[in-house]
Amino acid sequence: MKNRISLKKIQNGILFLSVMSLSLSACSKEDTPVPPENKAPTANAGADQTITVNTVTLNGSGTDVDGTIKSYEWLRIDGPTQYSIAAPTQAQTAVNNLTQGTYQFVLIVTDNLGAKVRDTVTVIVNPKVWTLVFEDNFNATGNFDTSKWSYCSRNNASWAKYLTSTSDFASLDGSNLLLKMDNKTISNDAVPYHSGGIETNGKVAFTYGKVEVRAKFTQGQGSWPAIWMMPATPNAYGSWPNSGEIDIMEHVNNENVIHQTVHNGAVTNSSGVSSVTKSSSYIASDYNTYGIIWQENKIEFYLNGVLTSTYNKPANATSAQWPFDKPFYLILNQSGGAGWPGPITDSNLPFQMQVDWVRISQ
Ligand SMILES: [Ca+2]
Ligand SMILES: [Ca+2]
Repeated sequence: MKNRISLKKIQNGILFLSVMSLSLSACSKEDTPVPPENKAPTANAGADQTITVNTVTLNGSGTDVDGTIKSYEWLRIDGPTQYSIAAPTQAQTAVNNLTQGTYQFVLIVTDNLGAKVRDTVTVIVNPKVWTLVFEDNFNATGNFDTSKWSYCSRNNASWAKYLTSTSDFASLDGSNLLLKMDNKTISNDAVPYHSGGIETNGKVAFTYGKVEVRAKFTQGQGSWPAIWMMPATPNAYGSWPNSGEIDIMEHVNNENVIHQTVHNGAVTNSSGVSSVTKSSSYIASDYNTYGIIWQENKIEFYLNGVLTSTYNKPANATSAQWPFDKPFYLILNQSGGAGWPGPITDSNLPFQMQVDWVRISQ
């Protein structure tokens, strides 16, 4: 039995190992100091805010007394789902695209040893309070108010070929602005048609706001009434369409829809057609209210108070996508016979648009 180890030897071995183990752990306790416990960082999500705009800055901060801060993280924990945190891993960040409601955001601060602490902030977004800055109810007869409006001038653009600066084509009917188009002959003015339009160019221009126009118009082959906006400085970002155009309402021919369109250098092709356009059914036999809400980061289009479409300013937009940070003026016109609607069927004449009122609020 050469290979058999006696029980005695095994017992001795266990005893030896146990003693060694005890003495090793004793050595370790005496030689290595216990590291002090990591102190958690602090987080401050900033003061609660109440705003009436759709963007806010979250002023967060953090400290760590015994180390460094490894990361910040912002999350929405309550409120509407419409929002966009611009820099969710920075202590301070903008939050864009907010809507009416009460949001709660949390800031999570993590230190270099992984300790986390949280702080929350409440952001209440109230509906914007609008202040009327321009109004015309057209409740008179005769000429329009020349402190606000001028005749649109005739030029070679399709919509402007037949514009005629007389009260026969743009006047007040007691409760409306009346813009007309017909084919009557005018001596010394040898164009086949005449039409009316007025604009606030040089008199009233504004940047951002709510525009509402209540209007009614006839249909007919070749007709093209429009309510739209152009930049007060025509070539601030270059020639059309680079400086922008906002079409609050256009109608052509006998269509049962109206069109609402944004033009700029990025969305308008070489034929002048925009990819940002929306067609909506309207009440052809009656007045409708056409509107926009133009803000720093989007243009919303409305028909009878209902949102029809939104053009959002893209992230990192240049003037190609967003030339809409300059003053624009308003144009109201009854045109036709050229461009988009094509030729007029004369038996469909006269065409006319009645504008009950215009309101601009900011
Ligand atoms: Ca720490
Ligand atoms: Ca009126």
